[in-house]
Amino acid sequence: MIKLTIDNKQIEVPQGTTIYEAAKELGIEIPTLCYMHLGDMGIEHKPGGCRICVVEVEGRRNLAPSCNSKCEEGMVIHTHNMRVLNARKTVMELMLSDHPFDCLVCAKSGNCDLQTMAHQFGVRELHYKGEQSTYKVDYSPSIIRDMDKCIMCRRCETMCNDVQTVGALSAVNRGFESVVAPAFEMDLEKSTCTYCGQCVAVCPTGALTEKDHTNQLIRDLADPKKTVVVQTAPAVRAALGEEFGMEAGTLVTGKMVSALRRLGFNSVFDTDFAADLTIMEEGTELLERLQKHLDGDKDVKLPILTSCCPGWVNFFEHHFPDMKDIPSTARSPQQMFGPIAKTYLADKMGVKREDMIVVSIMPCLAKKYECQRDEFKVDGDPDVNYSISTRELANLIKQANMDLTTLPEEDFDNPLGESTGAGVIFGATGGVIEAAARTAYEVYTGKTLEKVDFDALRGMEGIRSATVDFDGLPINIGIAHGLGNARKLLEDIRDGKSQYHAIEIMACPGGCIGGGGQPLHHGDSSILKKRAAALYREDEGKAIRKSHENPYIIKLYEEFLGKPCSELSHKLLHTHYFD
Ligand code: HC0
Ligand code: SF4
Repeated sequence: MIKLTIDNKQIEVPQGTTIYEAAKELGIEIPTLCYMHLGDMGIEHKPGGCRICVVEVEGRRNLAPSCNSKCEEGMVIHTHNMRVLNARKTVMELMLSDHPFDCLVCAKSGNCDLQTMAHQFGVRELHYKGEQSTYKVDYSPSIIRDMDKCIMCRRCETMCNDVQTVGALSAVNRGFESVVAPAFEMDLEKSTCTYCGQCVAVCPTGALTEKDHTNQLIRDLADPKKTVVVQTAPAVRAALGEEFGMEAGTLVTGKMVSALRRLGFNSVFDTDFAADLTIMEEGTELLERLQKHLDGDKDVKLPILTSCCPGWVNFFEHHFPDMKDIPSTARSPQQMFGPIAKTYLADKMGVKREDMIVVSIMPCLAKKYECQRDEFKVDGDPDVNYSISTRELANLIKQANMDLTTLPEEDFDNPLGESTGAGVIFGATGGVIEAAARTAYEVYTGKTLEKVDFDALRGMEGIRSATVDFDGLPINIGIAHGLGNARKLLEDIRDGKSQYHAIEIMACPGGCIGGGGQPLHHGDSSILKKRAAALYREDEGKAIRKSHENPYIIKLYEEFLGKPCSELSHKLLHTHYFD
């Protein structure tokens, strides 16, 4: 152990502890723009590049970056004395000398660490005038890259390369010209980017932001000729409250519904309903493949992989195109909701397809891209017109002068608003496969599942596995969240080493609750755990907890689809993948 003094307080820390960590233990927050610690993922990003976290170590001539300087025996450190404050302010002014002054219209305004710190450091005028970077803004279907606003903290690079193993972003060029970009500075859309949005979630400035669809939504809601219906993803209800100062893990389902109704949506529906529908289709496909496999059919491939996460779909299309026949052909719940709304529902409402706008509220940025994929359009009209993120919804609610905390609790509309507990847990890692197991067990065995909670499938470990007993038939299930973890399971399949029958994969750490469109969690895994716990609480409180028992799903099959994996189901609810 090492003894040292920070801001007149004594502390003892293990060898290897950084000054930043030791100060944190004492409750001293040292400002930083590049350091990032992602608890459970074991990722620590401490490039010491921004120089904002400098501290004075007595007896040393130069100030030290606290995030990558190790504690030494007897050190006496000052984290906020005048010399340090002066240095931080100078560094900030230098950064701002090469930063656009469009804070008023920047997507990150009010939520930008650079802006917050400039204010905190009392920067009122800039003493340095220099050349300004001028990069072309890169607009992709999900993410906007404005590299004039990049401060080279390189957090995005760590997320993309180390956590997600996608490798779409890296630092290119040198000195003033250096920038984080896809290879050859190509546009994101042409790169291997999956649109998972994890880089956006950690960007401290407006360099990486989501493509904002709020204005489009306001225009559509203001148009009396349009029937605008909305679906809300499972994970949104567990995080939206955070944007209104509520504790992480506060469930705001009913308040969210009333906010959406007050915004002017004609009907407020639930993606959870479509999640139940996904279980009917994907579960049936799983059982069919399993049965053929048990019957010795060599053409049938196992494991079956879930296919509801569009970041994950992009990942395997880019990185594992040779395995595109393994994922389920079932569309994601978002994309099952769209065609059901624009056929079955539109018919019931007496609305023409061209007059109906389907909007989704998603914790995810890849969902924006998913909406505009050609295979999810009919004559150019998207099944889901566009999606907005949890953050965009929070802003819109604030713009409309509503305080979510004081809104009453209201129920979703029907027929596409009723869901079971199985649909709710889709938003947490392991939830999709647990929901599938609840239904597949009962369909396969013909018996009632006594205990619907599959505790072995829950948790935050990056890769998990469990064997579920289907009345004597052991079903091996794998779960991965975060694309780096997914890669490991996929490589095992490719090498013929996988023993799983079914695998659930979600691109974002934690599953959708940790999506790139959620309120920023700054890598604090305790926030993700609270959001997951909220979804399991909602599941527990539901009267019906198995997808196949949802009365509106039963009715949808009776009145419209026939049976799971029917010809009509295949046409509307399944898809194919690309090389
Ligand atoms: Fe998800 Fe989904 S669970 S991907 O994470 O399957 O985004 O919340 O909406 O579609 O239901 C996201 C969340 C969804 C879909 C569902 C799935
Ligand atoms: Fe990488 Fe995901 Fe960002 Fe794309 S969205 S650049 S895959 S971290």
